[in-house]
Amino acid sequence: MLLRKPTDLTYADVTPKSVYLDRRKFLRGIGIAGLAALAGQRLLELAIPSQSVHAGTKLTSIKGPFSTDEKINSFNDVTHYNNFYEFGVDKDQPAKNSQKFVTSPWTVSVSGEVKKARKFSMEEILKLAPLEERIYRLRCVEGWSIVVPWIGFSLSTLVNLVEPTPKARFVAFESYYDPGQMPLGKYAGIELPYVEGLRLDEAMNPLTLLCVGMYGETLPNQDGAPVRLVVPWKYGFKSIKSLVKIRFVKDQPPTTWNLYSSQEYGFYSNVNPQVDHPRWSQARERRLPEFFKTHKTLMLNGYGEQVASLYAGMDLRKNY
Ligand SMILES: Nc1nc2c(c(=O)[nH]1)N[C@H]1C(S)=C(S)[C@@H](COP(=O)(O)O)O[C@H]1N2
Ligand SMILES: [Mo]
Repeated sequence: MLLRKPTDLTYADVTPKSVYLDRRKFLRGIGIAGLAALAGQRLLELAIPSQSVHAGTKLTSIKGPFSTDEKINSFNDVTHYNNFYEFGVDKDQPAKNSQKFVTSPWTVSVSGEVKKARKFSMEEILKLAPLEERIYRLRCVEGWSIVVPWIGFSLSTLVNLVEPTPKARFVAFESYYDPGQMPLGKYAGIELPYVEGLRLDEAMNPLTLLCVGMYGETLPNQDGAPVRLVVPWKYGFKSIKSLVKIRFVKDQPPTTWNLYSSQEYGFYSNVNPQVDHPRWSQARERRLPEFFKTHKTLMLNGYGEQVASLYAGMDLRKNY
């Protein structure tokens, strides 16, 4: 293809396969006049119909940093044992009830204490950086853990584009909520929309993943399609799903589980085997699909080398 300069070739590697094929179809379809009219423009932007990025679209990624060499869970385990209260509070409900969830078109708005507030379409997010596969552990506060080949890139890539002002000290995140599509949300027992937060330096740590896929594909709906966070050194509830709003703020923002029960769930919620939940020990965990807690829980879920410095001098019993 004449119009594909060598520098464009890498896009094939970071573009969902069906999107890439659509682009080729598009290029074949528009003819010479069309090609001339497009000279100098970004073909990819014009060629991606928003409907093409749906759950299960193939993603090609490069190998990212920080991967564990532990055994990866099966796709089936990770997609049939979920917490996604908008679609029901039982672990098997999100898989059943989220299948018709409409995730395209999708935009993430970024606002607050930033120089360049803006919205990102899902197609724009997919092109912000080469997609990386990172095999992270994720541990739920309830005591189960999973090892997943997530796909995405560091959240810091997006943050740098909007240029936080010196007043920004925290980042507030909000999930999509539509009672029409999520009729069980009103029985979830938590306030919705789901909200979460990080300190700015936590959000900027390269380990914090803006996640768009797993197991070589875009995210299944029950795992937070089309875009979520994965913050692997914190309990799973910090890894907010189906993200629509990011707001940079001066003060520590409210978080869903802290609003529900502040004695049990703190703002930090770093994985910590030495600080028990008021109702159960956090010393051990069970790796899905196992029943028994055969794994020792590691401080900061084993990611201390990357993130322990963020908490230097802080009392992690007080800041649970
Ligand atoms: N919007 C939203 N995000 C959410 C939740 C939720 O109920 N709603 N549950 C959280 C909890 S408690 C966990 S353990 C993880 C689970 O992610 P997984 O289902 O992909 O394993 O998602 C987190 N993100
Ligand atoms: Mo969780």
